[in-house]
Amino acid sequence: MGASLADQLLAGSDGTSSSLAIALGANLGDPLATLLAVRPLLERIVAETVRAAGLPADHLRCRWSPLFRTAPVGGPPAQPPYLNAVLVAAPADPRSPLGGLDPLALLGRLQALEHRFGRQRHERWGPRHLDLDLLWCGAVYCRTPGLELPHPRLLERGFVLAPLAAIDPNLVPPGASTAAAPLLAALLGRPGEIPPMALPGRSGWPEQRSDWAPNTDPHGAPAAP
Ligand code: A4P
Ligand code: MG
Repeated sequence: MGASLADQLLAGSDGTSSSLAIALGANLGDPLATLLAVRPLLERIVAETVRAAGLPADHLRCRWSPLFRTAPVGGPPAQPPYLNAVLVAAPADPRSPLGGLDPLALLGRLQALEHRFGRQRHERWGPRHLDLDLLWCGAVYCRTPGLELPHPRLLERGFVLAPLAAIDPNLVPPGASTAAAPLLAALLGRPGEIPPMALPGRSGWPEQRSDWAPNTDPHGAPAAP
């Protein structure tokens, strides 16, 4: 009998089977203020999720991407540009497992946070005050209407791949056969793709653009520091 995708992920050498990742996006209200405020709350939620699984949260390392200004993908025309970022959380000791997490409970807490920051759902891919997508959660594989893991569109989105590649260009996302940096380069080679722009680090969000990151801003000047 062939191995299930979950088994393949568990057996994978990409390291994502012992990590979880969350994508952040906002393009209504004050996206910068929102993401700055959400960052410590997300770290707390992730730590509590890990602790609820009986794992030592103090051994967890949170790695944040820089903030990226990105062109809207899909949805209604004339949306404002987005701010996007990604959090990857993994045990500081890579040999430690990250099993037993409850992704549905985690998603519930992410949605409560979206609601708290003014998220309203009107139309698919419409503008939003805050979007928090679970990209992957350890080796969990599921396809239900309420939760799909790994996130089914994570490999098609420059606003996800650019932050992931900034965290670790060699990280191989679940479901991919190559690393985030070449995946992003291939995506940006497609006609019409607008490169995400890494913003400079700032108080509360110190991560800097990396050398390879696109540094031309097709959407106007970077947000004020
Ligand atoms: N859901 C299922 N799986 C998940 C998951 N892994 N993480 C369900 C989060 N939610 C998940 O989500 C719709 C339903 O998906 C929820 O009820 C949840 O139970 P939503 O947040 O209401 O809607 P959405 O975000 O519009 O949908 P989706 O399908 O996650 O959209 P995408 O593909 O993530 O695209 N352009 C830029 N530049 N930046 C962006 O951040 N985001 C989108 C959303 C479109 N264009 C964008 C951006
Ligand atoms: Mg969403």
